[in-house]
Amino acid sequence: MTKSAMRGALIVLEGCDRSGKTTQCAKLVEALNGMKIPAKKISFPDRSTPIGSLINDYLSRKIELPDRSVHLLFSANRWELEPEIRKQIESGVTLIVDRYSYSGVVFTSAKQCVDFKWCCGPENGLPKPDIVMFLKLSTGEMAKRSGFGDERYENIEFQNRVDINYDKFKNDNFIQVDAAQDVSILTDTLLEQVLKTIETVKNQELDDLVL
Ligand code: Z5A
Repeated sequence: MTKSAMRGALIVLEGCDRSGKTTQCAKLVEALNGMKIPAKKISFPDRSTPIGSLINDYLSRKIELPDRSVHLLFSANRWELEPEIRKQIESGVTLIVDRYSYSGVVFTSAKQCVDFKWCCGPENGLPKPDIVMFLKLSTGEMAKRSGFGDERYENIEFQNRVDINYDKFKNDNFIQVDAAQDVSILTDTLLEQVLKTIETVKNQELDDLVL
């Protein structure tokens, strides 16, 4: 790869409900753009697409769907953005992603009626994140933050199972950060990791995800 063909990094923020992912994704993009580093934010679910609209109706309890069916919708929602993700990364843009395949697997399998391994299947072959930053927040702290409890899945017992499921993914490119810290301190910690990752992967191929 020549210098002009350097790629962007695929950075994912994961975590339980209200851990501050949306806040931090926005702050990271702002910080990177301020440093003249091209960066954009993507969120999953992307509720703006037809599939995302169905997901939104499911999460807000307007419709009911079988568990495997809704799992595949969440995955399809990622696959519909897959070409765009690859295009942006190849053109040198760093993507800061609010939830990804890991959310798909840990949430559906927390329902306890769908096998963890089955949940992983539809995610395989998507672009593999260069780093996953897991924002760790206790369920006590989570419940104190505004809006908790409005949507499906937003109860302490379910979120505890989600938290335990995330442990199954903690490996080399999965780092845990204390989400109870002050917003700006957290941004500084995450930004350091993001800048390191951008530098490390700029001349490497983007891998495919295998869960
Ligand atoms: N889901 C799934 O089942 N399968 C999938 O494949 C995917 C998702 C991708 C909706 O996700 C649901 O979909 C989600 C998982 C499931 N269900 N749950 N739970 P979503 O990402 O669209 O929506 P969300 O999960 O409800 O967002 P969030 O996690 O609740 O919020 P957040 O992005 O982590 O936090 P935030 O919006 O940045 O902040 C929340 C509040 O805390 C807000 O008032 C902030 O001002 C405050 N905040 C943020 N940071 C701090 C700090 N550091 N200190 C104090 N207060 C803070």
